[in-house]
Amino acid sequence: MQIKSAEFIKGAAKPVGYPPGDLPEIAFAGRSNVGKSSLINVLVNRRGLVRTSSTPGRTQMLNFFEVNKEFMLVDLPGFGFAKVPVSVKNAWGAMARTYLESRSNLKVVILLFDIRRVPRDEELQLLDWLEELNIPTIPVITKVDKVTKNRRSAQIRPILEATGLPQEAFSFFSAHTREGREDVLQRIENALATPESEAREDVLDSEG
Ligand SMILES: Nc1nc2c(ncn2[C@@H]2O[C@H](COP(=O)(O)OP(=O)(O)O)[C@@H](O)[C@H]2O)c(=O)[nH]1
Ligand SMILES: [Mg+2]
Repeated sequence: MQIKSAEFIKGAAKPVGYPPGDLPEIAFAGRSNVGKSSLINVLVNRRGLVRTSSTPGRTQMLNFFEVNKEFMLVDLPGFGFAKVPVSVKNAWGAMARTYLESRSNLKVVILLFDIRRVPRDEELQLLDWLEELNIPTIPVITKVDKVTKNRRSAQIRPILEATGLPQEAFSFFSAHTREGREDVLQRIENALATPESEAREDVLDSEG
């Protein structure tokens, strides 16, 4: 896929603030700091399109980016900062759940896992929702540059165990080396090309 343009459209917390749903949409979800914004920037070749940060806990919103005037990328709010009050956790859950339930132009969710971390409740909850709502999902293990290739299989075992997904289901990505960029773009392209009726049966299927 060639990226010709990428443009920030707006941020929104509620459906009334979402842009019109007339383009197919790809959403990015994951723990705060997992590398969602970095992944989006690398995919669209725009270093500063999405703000990246090593200090989690910024404004909780969905951010919409239009690519090639053909589809939208949506940066969902991150979850799982250590010390947030329960009310904020609930707000995150409601915001994510509302989006997933109501956005009929949503084609696929890219769910990120940090190669160094064991998935926790929020990731597993999200996976459950995606399955329940029949939303196709591309699981991506990111920051793979932090681990040597030799260590990779051992390092990801807890992720496979917690999610119950096979290794082949995952794409491996690094925003630093750009490893996996083509693979993720290809899977996005496939998702965009998949008719609605079939898409719902491909949930969590690997591309082999
Ligand atoms: N080593 C490494 N660091 C990364 C990678 N992706 C993101 N980071 C760093 O992780 C931090 C959080 O990234 P960000 O994209 O803002 O995460 P977000 O909160 O999920 O949007 C930043 O300091 C990034 O530079 C990666 O693939 N490899
Ligand atoms: Mg971010």
